[in-house]
Amino acid sequence: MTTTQTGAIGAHNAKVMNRFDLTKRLVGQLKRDEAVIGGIGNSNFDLWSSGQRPQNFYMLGSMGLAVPIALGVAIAQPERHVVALDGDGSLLMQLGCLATVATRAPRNLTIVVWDNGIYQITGAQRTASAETADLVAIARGAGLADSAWAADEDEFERQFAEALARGGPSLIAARIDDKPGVGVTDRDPVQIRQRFMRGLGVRA
Ligand SMILES: Cc1ncc(C[n+]2csc(CCOP(=O)(O)OP(=O)(O)O)c2C)c(N)n1
Repeated sequence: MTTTQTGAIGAHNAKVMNRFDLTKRLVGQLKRDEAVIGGIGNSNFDLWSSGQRPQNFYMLGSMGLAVPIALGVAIAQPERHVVALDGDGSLLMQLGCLATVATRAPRNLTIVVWDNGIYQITGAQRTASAETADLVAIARGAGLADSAWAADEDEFERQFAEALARGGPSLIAARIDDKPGVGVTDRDPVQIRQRFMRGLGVRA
């Protein structure tokens, strides 16, 4: 993530991209049964619509739990890479998880935060990241040195490929537009959990 380390790309000059497009690019790189935890609402709607995989977990209802769930999976299955996808509003509600991830430092965890500067799904109220908060600076301050803004789609793909190859923990932040998520996840928590457990090989 050299570009950001030189200070060239920050929260306010990264390209505004599209979450569904980036989600499809990310899923297209998954070749080793990596686990993906989709956060509440749009993060998991776009994950659902990008192609359902048994290693995807679709978090329903609670903001900010994608990263804590992903951390638990990463600790339980250190040989499997785990990806957490969450919105800026959700991550802002659960910032302490960044320090916990940094402290545990799992090699197999990548956090992707979709920053549209709004709580989109509940009416587009502005979040702190539209005002003063820089999520990459916060992540670095929490101890996640390998944190960066994606300058554009190509850099996002490169950063994610590096995160998978090199190991983590790492965080990629992408500025995104205000397009709603594509599709809607089936709201069936039992089925989501059972399919995920089978996908992770912990249930027949
Ligand atoms: C603890 C908690 N507080 C509030 C809500 C209501 N709520 C659901 S999604 C959401 C906004 C999520 O914002 P963000 O994570 O930025 O995702 P976006 O909707 O922008 O894609 C809110 C306020 C909730 N589900 N849980």
